[in-house]
Amino acid sequence: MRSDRRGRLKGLYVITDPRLGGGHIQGARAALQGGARIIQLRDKEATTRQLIEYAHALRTLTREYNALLIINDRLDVALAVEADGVHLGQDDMPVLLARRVAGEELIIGVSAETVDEAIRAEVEGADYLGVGPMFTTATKPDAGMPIGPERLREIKQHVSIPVFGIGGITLGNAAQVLQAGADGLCVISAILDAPNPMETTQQFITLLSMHPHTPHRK
Ligand code: 3NM
Repeated sequence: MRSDRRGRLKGLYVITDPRLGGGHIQGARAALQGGARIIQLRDKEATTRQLIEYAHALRTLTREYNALLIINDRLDVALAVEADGVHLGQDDMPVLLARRVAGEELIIGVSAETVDEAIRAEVEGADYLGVGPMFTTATKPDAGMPIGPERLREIKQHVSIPVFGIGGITLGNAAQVLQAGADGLCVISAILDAPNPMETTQQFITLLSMHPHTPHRK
C-alpha cells in the first residue's frame, strides 16, 4: 500500500477552493472527469464539521475515480475520513510528529520555499513537496514573493522525493515549471476558475504528457 500510493505522486494535482468551480465537490468532479488523479481539499474558512462533510464526499468521489485524496493542514480530518494523505505548511504540525501520529501508510506532503526547508522535510519523512509560489497568485494572498522555477530546479537537485510546483501556474507558464524538473503541478484557479474546468484539466494533462518527468533518485 505504501509504495502503491506514493508511486502515484506525479502529474496534475488539483486543489479545491470553496469559492471556485462551484465549490469543493463540483470542482473536484470536473477535475476528475478531466483526468486529474490527485485532489486536495483546502478550505481555510470551513468549520471542522463542514470540513469533515466535504472530506467524506470527496473520499467517495475520489474512490470512484481511483484518485488520491489529500487533506490540507488537518491530520485529524485526513485520518478520520481515511484520506490518502495530508498536506502540511511550515507552520503546521511538524512532519516528524505527524508521522508518529499517522503511521507509515499516510502520505505526508510539505510546502517548501527554500532548499533548507526542502531538505529538512525530506529528512523528517515527507513524501512529496509543494514548492512555490512559482508565480504571482491571487488565490493565496499571504503566499509571498514568487520564487520562480529556478528555485524548484535547485530544490530538485537536493531531494529525492517528488516535487510539485505551485502558485500561479497556468497553461501558459506550466512548461517552464516542468522544464525546471517538476514532477507535477498543483493548480487551483487556472482550472477551477476557467470557463470549463473539465476541458482545462484535459489540456493540463496533455501538456504534462509532453514533458515526461525526470526519474527519482530513490
Ligand atoms: N500554496 P493558484 S500558492 C495553496 O506557494 C497555495 O505554497 C502556495 O493557487 C504556495 O493555482 C497557493 O490559483 C495558491 O495560483 C495556488
